[in-house]
Amino acid sequence: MAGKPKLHYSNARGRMESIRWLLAAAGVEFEEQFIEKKEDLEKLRNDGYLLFQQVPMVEIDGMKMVQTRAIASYIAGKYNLYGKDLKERAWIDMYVEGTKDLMDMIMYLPFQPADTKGKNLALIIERATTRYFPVYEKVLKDHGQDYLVGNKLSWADINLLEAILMVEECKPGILSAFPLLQAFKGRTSNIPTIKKFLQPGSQRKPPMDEKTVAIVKKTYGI
Ligand SMILES: N[C@@H](CCC(=O)N[C@@H](CS)C(=O)NCC(=O)O)C(=O)O
Repeated sequence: MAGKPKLHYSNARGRMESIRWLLAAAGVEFEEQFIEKKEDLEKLRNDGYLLFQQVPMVEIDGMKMVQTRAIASYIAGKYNLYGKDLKERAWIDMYVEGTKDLMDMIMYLPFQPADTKGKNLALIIERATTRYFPVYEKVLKDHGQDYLVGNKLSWADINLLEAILMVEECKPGILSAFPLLQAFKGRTSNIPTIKKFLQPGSQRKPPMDEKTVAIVKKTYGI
């Protein structure tokens, strides 16, 4: 039997967090090797493990996979979270890219200068409430099903729940105008594998604090 996937990244959300979410939701146990300083990253590079000299890198099924999107779609496909045909997959891709655009805005926030943070936070809230959340609310309303695509849990749902929780950290109560998203959040948070991941002590990472931002900046030369 193949061993557990091994995730190489900082002890922080960043680009790896959606991969952690996917694995956890799929019920797959994984190991983490944290990159704590520049030298740890250099070692992976010198060992020839990083195709483009970057992380996230995930050791899985005998591969050393890089590129976040490639890693996530491999995991989604492998664990039956990527639709039943090409069209379902296309919808999952569109929904995932939407939530990713929103989550990226939040991911970059701690790295921005203090004087622009407030403006960008306001933009995140505006985009969530006027561009992204209405789309997912409408999808759920139009087909009346529990999940976004194919009446079955997919990568799109897992990403959407992750995005909802991230946006709520920016503005608690933001879902009040989105009743179907509230219900979706309640349902998906109660899926046993996800419920477990949401418990304290899981491999889910907290929002970045100043200390982690400083470590990440130093490690990746930001
Ligand atoms: N397109 C890549 C981008 C990866 C990336 O920018 N990784 C950062 C850490 S989050 C990194 O390794 N930076 C060091 C570098 O680019 O030299 C992906 O999505 O995986």
